[in-house]
Amino acid sequence: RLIANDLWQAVGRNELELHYQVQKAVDTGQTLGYEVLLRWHHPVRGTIPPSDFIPIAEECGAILPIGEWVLREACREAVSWDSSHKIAVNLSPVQLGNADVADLVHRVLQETGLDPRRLELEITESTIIGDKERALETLRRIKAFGVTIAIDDFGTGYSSLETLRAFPFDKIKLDRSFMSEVESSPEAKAIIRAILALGHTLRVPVLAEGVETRNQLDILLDEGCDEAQGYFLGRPMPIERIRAARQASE
Ligand code: G
Ligand code: G
Ligand code: MN
Ligand code: NA
Repeated sequence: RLIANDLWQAVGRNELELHYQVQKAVDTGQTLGYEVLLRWHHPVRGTIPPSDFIPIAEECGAILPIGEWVLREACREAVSWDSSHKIAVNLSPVQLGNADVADLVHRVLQETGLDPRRLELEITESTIIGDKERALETLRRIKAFGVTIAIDDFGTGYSSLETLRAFPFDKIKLDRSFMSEVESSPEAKAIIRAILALGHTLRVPVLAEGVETRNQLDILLDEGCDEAQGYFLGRPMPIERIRAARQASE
């Protein structure tokens, strides 16, 4: 439980860092926004990936102060950009299950002055497996500010279609496992095609995650996918490198 104790201290000790990964339009290559990805630089254990510490933070409750810090930092950073690019922040199920999260989002928007339309919250299907009514109510409140909601890792959980029907999503993020198989598996390609058709029927853009090659991006263009994210388009990078890249392109 050592690590849980350390997690409670991580914000105050300045051990957390945000990395940013670009999200682009498939057809024009235009930058649309950035997903914010958390990193923890532990003084003894070194850098710990979120897959290792987020579950622990969720279990012990430290995800609440950590998630608040992530949201505030990300919004502050986005305000400093002289552009309409969006900022996409992952929201944990534990945060969504917390009654105050809509108030928190409202407060951070007020404090930072970020245009709410530039904030997107990414939630996974597992996020809403708990108390659906309450999650739905919270999402409605958040959406009323003008903030958009993306469903993350789509296609991996169960009851995907039911989730899509019941929840007010603004974007579908196709899980990266489909990209890794798109060139070798006709089934993966067929599923991508079906999800694109579904998204477009619901008038919701689809973003493909985990795009690592030119060829994968070409397939997405052929299939009419709206947006993409992945190492081929840009790795998650610390803010200094994002700022430098943004300046060079302006
Ligand atoms: O950054 P990858 O680098 O390893 O991220 C792994 C997982 O951790 C992803 O599923 C991502 O959604 C999640 N994650 C990254 N940053 C955050 C965060 O700030 N909050 C939450 N809740 N999850 C995050
Ligand atoms: O929110 P989520 O589960 O989708 O987090 C994105 C995760 O995927 C992060 O761990 C990020 O570092 C990772 N990632 C981003 N782009 C790529 C990619 O092109 N390939 C692979 N394998 N992982 C990626
Ligand atoms: Mn995500
Ligand atoms: Na994802």
